[in-house]
Amino acid sequence: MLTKVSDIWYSEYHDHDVKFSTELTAVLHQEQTPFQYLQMLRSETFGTFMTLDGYVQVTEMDEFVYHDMICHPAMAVNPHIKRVLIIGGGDGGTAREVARYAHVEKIDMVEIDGAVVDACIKHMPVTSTVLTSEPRLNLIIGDGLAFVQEAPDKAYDLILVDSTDPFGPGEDLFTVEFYQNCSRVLSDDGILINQHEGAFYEGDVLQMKKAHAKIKQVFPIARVYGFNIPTYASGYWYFGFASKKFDPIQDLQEEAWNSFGLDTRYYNCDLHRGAFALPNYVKKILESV
Ligand code: AG3
Repeated sequence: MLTKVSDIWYSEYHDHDVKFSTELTAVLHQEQTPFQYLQMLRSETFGTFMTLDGYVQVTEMDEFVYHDMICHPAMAVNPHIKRVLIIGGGDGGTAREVARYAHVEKIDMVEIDGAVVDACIKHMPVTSTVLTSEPRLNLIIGDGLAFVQEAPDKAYDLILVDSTDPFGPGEDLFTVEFYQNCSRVLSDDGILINQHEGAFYEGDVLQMKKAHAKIKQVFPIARVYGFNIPTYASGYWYFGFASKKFDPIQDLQEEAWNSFGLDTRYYNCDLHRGAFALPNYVKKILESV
């Protein structure tokens, strides 16, 4: 007896012979923007999700992991962060987490692709509501590299690079020139967090090495921390933590962070310490650069 009338799947290569797939319940939007191929799709397990150039960026099911981890570790190391710059992050999830801190005074966000913002406002309110409702947020549709080139010295306490992978529009955000400008526009207390790729499949490892090698040239402290995210290759992904003076473990301000009273679904200060404890094979990857 026939129970299914359609069988339409989203598939993504995680390696040359490995695929991640989910059955679609809806294709909400597809568009070649001036920068990349954008899809808004839906599946029962992952809810609404966005892909760019064939890679899942954000899903309703696991976006909380990514957005907790891009934001809260830095806020717990320096609980006095007031001026935040987000590069990329067009879905709004990163801005949403930053906006939870009442003491943050301004959030500048520079997203290169206005079509991503529009599609997320239309189809993914869970991340994007902040983009139309947060008075401290200044959303600029423009080039992140050019923005940091022109920004004044020491203008920010935190830069969050919520980018795609280092090809297409994300490529410029993985360059020494970009990191040097980030260092210049950060205060002496400043922290840079960047999307740092995966450590399992060969292609991801290569990108992780490249990013780490460059950040290490620019920042005296350059660490990497991981998180479990089911929809990225191998289910585990990394952010970089770079700063001029803060060590992410020794300088963790657990009491101060807990006093903010945020109800987070992934992040807590025990997990913070664990996330920076890397498996030996990942340590070796990072030491090899
Ligand atoms: N930013 C991109 C994360 C990397 C995706 N790469 C991949 N799946 N190979 C996510 C945006 C969330 N605000």
